[in-house]
Amino acid sequence: MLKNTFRIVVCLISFVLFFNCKTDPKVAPPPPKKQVVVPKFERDSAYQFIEQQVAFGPRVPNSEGHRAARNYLIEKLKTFGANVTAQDFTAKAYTGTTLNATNIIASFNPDHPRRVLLAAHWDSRHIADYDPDEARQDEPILGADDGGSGVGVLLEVARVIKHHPIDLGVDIVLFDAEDYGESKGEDITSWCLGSQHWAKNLHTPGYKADFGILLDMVGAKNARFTKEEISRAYAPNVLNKIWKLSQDMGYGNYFVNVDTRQIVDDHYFVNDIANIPTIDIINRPSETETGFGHYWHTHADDMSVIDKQTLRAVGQTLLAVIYQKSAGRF
Ligand code: AHN
Ligand code: ZN
Repeated sequence: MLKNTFRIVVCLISFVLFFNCKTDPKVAPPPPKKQVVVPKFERDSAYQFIEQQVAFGPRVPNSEGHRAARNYLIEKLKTFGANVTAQDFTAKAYTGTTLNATNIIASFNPDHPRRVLLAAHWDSRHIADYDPDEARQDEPILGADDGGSGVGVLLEVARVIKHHPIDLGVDIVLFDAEDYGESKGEDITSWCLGSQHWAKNLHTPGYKADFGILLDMVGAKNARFTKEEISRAYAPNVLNKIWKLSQDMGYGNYFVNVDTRQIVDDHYFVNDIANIPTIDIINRPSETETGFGHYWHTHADDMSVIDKQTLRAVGQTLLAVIYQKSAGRF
């Protein structure tokens, strides 16, 4: 009697298990995950792209170096297969000068619905107001790190995309007239004139990206990229995911879990006006008085401050972000 009951119970359980496993139409197998191959970031190539910019001299709006660098950047990005827009505009500087400026937008896969914005400023500062030599404080600077480094990394990203087609929309936006601001002034809108213009006059009406990454001073030796306050406020998930990814790749010496105060930079206007969640990767050393590199807004911001290991840490992280996203993994 007991034995029979046991048999029936076992049969019933087997029956239920069998049909549950084999015939439930609601249980679909998970879609196969795409293989992610992240191409190599060539730090020597990025370094050369910075050298080429600096060779034009200071890239201050209305100067000869600025004009030459503008044309070089547009041509270079075209050779990498991007759809390039030169957004010319004028803006009034705090000095009263009218600046002739150009935002340069290089789009890959312009019709792709999923997009990432990568940005840097390509102009260099009109004055060296923090230079120890007071006699040279009114001269423009080379801006190898402040301007040149972010652009150098993004040119290398563009070169890599040309050789490794990506299933993602990527917009490289080089803002002009970021660094013509008033250092001791109150008005934050004296800075970042190019990003303000772009955010109010998008190169494509209704332009959207899933998120944005701004690079500012990403080339110095032993750079320290902290979690900046505006990035934390507007794009916390993007920020934390990128820092974690970079740390997992072995770049935790650069991408540190340290919170620092807000910096008014191009990402602020992209967040506030264009409503695209955008973070700033910016060097914030712990030991300097200004909170930026010792060479910041001085004539020491030349090629000698640029370190290839730092360029690779940033560039390889960026490539991991965009190629993982193209495979649905970011
Ligand atoms: C301010 O000092 C208000 N913003 C810094 C933005 C900047 C200047 N980035 C590079 N140079
Ligand atoms: Zn600057």
